[in-house]
Amino acid sequence: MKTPVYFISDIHLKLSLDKKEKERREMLYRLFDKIMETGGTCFFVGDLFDFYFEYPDVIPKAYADFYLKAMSLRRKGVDLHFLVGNHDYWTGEFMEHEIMDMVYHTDTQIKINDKKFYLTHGDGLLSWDHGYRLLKKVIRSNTFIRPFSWLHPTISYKIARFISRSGHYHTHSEDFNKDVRIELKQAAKKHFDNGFDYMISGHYHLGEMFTINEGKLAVLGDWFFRPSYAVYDGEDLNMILWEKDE
Ligand SMILES: [Mn+2]
Repeated sequence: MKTPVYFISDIHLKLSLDKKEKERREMLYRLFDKIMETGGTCFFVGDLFDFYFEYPDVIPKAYADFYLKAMSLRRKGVDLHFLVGNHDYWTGEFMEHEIMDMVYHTDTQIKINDKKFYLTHGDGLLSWDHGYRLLKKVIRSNTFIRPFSWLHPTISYKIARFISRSGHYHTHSEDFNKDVRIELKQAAKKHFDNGFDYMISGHYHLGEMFTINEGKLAVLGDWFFRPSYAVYDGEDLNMILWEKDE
């Protein structure tokens, strides 16, 4: 994999292009411009889109500017990898062959130089998430996906907008985050014991990095409250906060 590798998650590109959303995208595209200068790989660790469900013949117009930006990144030689999240699991041929170099639908292990990475979006990882793990199985099954794809896009995206409006963007309570940190560190420790050097997770919107024994756990931040990314320069992994006017 080409270095440096930039790991970014939970951008949640929205279906409604209001002023706030446009500003958010400009902030993200400034980072893309920086990545174009360094080259390397941009690795999206899930929930790049607030909703993504691909039809065989239709693509959502709300993401048109992102597609163009992604294509120009690739033309400049930047590789794009995408490990899907709970909001954008339903990729198809267009995302997998036209936009990204590589799409992953499960947790993934990669080796760059001599370092081993364990990559996960992170949803369903917490010990108490039993209900969610069941739901995850159902909505990723063909029995769900096939009938959903028969819905007219205007209807299915209306449903998606409604679900998205009911809000995922509240910050979690400090008590919740405390429990999340404990569980993620436990998961990371297991991977480090098994020879991994780094674990990278999205989904929990923390924007924090932890050193555990010899390993590093990066829990990426979202692009609402804590725009950040982790970067592996070929030797070490670091978390960088992205300033609004950078
Ligand atoms: Mn998520």
